[in-house]
Amino acid sequence: MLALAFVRSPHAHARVRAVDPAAARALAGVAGVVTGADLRGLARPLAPRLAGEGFTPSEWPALADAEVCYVGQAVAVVAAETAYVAADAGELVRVEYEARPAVATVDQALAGDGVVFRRAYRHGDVDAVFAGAATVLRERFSHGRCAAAPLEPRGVLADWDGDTLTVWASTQIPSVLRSALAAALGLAETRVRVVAPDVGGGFGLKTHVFPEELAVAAVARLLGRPVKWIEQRREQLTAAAHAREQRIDVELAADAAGVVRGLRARVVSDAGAYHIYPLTAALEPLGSAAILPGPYRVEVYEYEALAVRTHKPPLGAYRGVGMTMGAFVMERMLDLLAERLALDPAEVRRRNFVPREAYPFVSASGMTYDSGDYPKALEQALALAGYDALRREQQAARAAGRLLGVGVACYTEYTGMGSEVFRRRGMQDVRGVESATVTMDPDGSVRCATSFPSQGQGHATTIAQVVADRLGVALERVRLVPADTAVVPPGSGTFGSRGAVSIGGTVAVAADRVRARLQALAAHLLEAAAADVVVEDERAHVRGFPERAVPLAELARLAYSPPRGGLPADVGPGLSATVSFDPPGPTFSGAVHVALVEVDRATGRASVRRYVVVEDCGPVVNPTIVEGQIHGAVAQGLGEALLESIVYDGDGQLLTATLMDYALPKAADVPSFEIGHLETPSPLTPGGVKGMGEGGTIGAPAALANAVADAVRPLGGRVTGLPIRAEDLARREV
Ligand code: MCN
Repeated sequence: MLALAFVRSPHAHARVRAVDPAAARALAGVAGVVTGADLRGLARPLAPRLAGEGFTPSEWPALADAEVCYVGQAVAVVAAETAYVAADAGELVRVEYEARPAVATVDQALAGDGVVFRRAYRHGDVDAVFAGAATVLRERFSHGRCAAAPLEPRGVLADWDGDTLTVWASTQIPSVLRSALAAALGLAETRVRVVAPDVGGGFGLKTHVFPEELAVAAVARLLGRPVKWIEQRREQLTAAAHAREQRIDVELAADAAGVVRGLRARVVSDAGAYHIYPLTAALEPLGSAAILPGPYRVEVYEYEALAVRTHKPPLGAYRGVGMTMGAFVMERMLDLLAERLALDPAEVRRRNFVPREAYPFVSASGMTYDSGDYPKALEQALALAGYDALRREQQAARAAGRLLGVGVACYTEYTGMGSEVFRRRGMQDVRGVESATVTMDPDGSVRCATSFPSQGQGHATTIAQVVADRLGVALERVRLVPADTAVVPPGSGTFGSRGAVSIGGTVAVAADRVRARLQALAAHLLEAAAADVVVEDERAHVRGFPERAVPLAELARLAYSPPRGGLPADVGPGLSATVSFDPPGPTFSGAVHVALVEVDRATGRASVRRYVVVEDCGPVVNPTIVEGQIHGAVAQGLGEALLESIVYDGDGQLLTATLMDYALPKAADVPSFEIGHLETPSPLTPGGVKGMGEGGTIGAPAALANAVADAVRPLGGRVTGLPIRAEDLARREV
């Protein structure tokens, strides 16, 4: 197997005049150097589709061959005996560039012809509501670029056997990657197998198909050897997808009592140089625009959602996608409204919530919220936080000259989406369905395979729990095998907090079918009716007659080695079921976050003193995992709010290519968490379960921004941008 190293552009925008691989090829241990020209006929570029008006497609090539459009775009790839030799040889590849002016900001892109996606929406008589409103607030909010930064970077290994390709990749979307590889390389899907053994964290970054994945597969074919590429952290910060960069101009109309009547928004995302595959640049602006009304009863709403092209890497999915910015903007606006009307921030929210009895509720953006109880969640969170005492503590601290702030944020989150949601957005290459196979093997142990891999959110545990419950076997007898397109029918992948809902719709149903087969087999052996057979504790017995029993392992053995005379036709051999499922959602989960922060006057550093979350994801399958998901997501949201920033200069040159510059939160930055639960089941999903894996990242930036704004209010500070930088707070520039 050969190791690969990519040769990447140092320019944000340039013409590639010539690539000279001679010196690199001459280095001992180098097996080949492949350029964009070599791949032109071998791998078609990534060109995701979006139905509807306002979409300008793009083509992201496996290797750039005429033009580079962001710092870090790959122009060549070196294959060598070791990763070290490949890296050294990469430095010997001589690329002649002709630098061009770069589009580095949203304003530059808007001034040119940079709009690659535009959609407009209007609900109700917006102008009339604004004209008659007692209060109108206008504000501009912005969010910088950030990076998902999973623990393990991307990794791809490709091997050909004749005209059959196997790829092992740390991907969240094995089935989609398989289709994309087949299409790009001109193969039947049956000739491509994708295995996602351990994803190593993804947080949305690995929800995409990248040019590197095409290039790795194509290079393996060209050189006739298996090849492997393991991304360096610097490459990830430079050349993988980024997230979030967006600006929202928003107007809010309210009556004199602080009831929000209408919203207007213009959302502009910095999409980078190409549409991300398969989601397209519509993902972030459409998500923010659609969720902006949040859990509130807004009557009229009008938005324009845009994505513009710049010379930066594409903007992709990151935990909380679209919704984080939507919640930040809406929650800041409600605090500004509270300030204007001299109301408590909690009270403004009480006056605007969708009441529990109003569900299902169609939001001003046209989404059907299926369930929730925000009035109750808020009171529960305020009680858990000791809100009144916090306000008194804040008063005392202010009197002593300290900057203490309390922030409240409420959000609703679309989770568990199926095909209909993606089709409605116009997305053509995001399937929406999931599949799973549950098999009891001849010794009575159980194997599960799903189309959606686990990227670290504990599916092996929750799946084992669900299956063990249904099949009456011990948890440790159930094994989740790595996601592998060769063993399970196609699906979509892990993203959009669809895991728990998909487990309920696929694995649980398949396990039920296997249980029905166990019951039929046992009924035959025990001479009872299948409906009277109870499957539990590794045995099947006749209800009311625990001694009329047969071990499951015996049933499993007989299912594959029938006794003499065979099994009756209505029982039949085998103990396996495969189920494909199209989630009926979205189902909406949500939470209320309360944060207490203190800002240091001298340094501007905001430290988080307390953090309270009341979370509603319907019935909780595994409480330990759900709390762990909240901890991790809030920690990420804290990093996003206070620390993390991908910075480009005016020429589109990246200034933050290492973790010394890109500041992830550390243990000392993260408080301990106080968590409460509320369960309003979904009427749509199996078991009423709703997703929650992204929630903390949606609520935390909003709650922390409100808390910091509250802390610095005595100094005249306003918080309208993320991340909130300590240096800006110290200079009073927020
Ligand atoms: N769960 C539960 N009961 C519920 C809801 C969820 O027990 N009512 C459990 C689920 O079984 C699952 C976990 O909580 O183990 C998250 O479930 P869900 O909210 O359905 O989300 P997904 O399984 O689809 O996970 C994806 C979500 C997303 S979109 C990102 S991004 C993300 C995340 O979760 N990336 C992660 N969590 C992550 N956690 C880790 N460690 N690493 C990542 O990359």
